[in-house]
Amino acid sequence: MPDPTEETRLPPGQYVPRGRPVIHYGRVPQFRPERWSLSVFGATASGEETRFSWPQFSALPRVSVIADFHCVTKFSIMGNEWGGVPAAALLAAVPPAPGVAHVMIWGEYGYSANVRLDDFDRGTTLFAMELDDKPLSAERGHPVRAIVPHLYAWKSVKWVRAVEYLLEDRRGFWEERGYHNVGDPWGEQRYAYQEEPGEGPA
Ligand SMILES: Nc1nc2c(c(=O)[nH]1)N[C@H]1C(S)=C(S)[C@@H](COP(=O)(O)O)O[C@H]1N2
Ligand SMILES: [Mo]
Repeated sequence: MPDPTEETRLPPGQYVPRGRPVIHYGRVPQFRPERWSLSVFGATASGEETRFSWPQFSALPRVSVIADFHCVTKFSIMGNEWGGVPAAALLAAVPPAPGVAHVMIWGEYGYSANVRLDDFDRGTTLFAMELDDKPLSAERGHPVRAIVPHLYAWKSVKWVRAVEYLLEDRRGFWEERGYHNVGDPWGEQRYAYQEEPGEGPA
C-alpha cells in the first residue's frame, strides 16, 4: 500500500525509484570474522586506540531504527528498518577527548566520510548489521555499515572498519571530490561550492 506520508517525508529534489539500487565505489570486500576488527582511534579521552573484535562488537547494545535513505543522485528509499549498534554505544564505550567535534568513519579500501559529532551522536545514527530483519547482504555493507539517515547516503559508509575522532575537521572520500562537507538533504547541501563559512574545514 502506498504510504501517504512518504511524499511529505521526501527532501527537495528527491524521488522514490522502483527497486532498491546498490551503489558504491570499488569492490565488495570479503568478510573474515577472525581477521575483522573495528578500531576507534584518534582523539580518544584515554589517548589509546580501542579495537573491537567481531565477538566484542557483536556484544555491544543494539537498537532498531526506521528511517528513510537519501542518495545525492536523487533517489530515496523510504522506511528502512535498520538493526545494529547505536553510535551512542560506541561513544560510551570509547569516549572522545574534550574538543572533538567531528569524526571520520572509515570503510574498507580507504573509503571514508566525515560527520560532525552532533550528527554522529543522534538517536538515529547507528552501525547497522541488519536491514528489514535480515543480515545485511555483502553488497550493502556486511557485516557493519554506518547509517546516518538525516544526511546524504554517501555518509552511510559500508563495510566500516574504523572511527577516527577528530580535533580538526577533515574531508572524507566524496567531500574531497567536490561534495558538500555536511550533506543535509533538507537543505540540498549537495556540492562543496554551496558551503557557507564554518561548514567546511578551515
Ligand atoms: N564503503 C563504501 N560505502 C558507501 C559507498 C562506497 O562507495 N563505499 N557509497 C555510498 C553511497 S554514494 C550510497 S548512495 C550508499 C548506497 O547504499 P546502498 O548500496 O545500500 O544503496 O552507500 C554509501 N556508502
Ligand atoms: Mo550516493
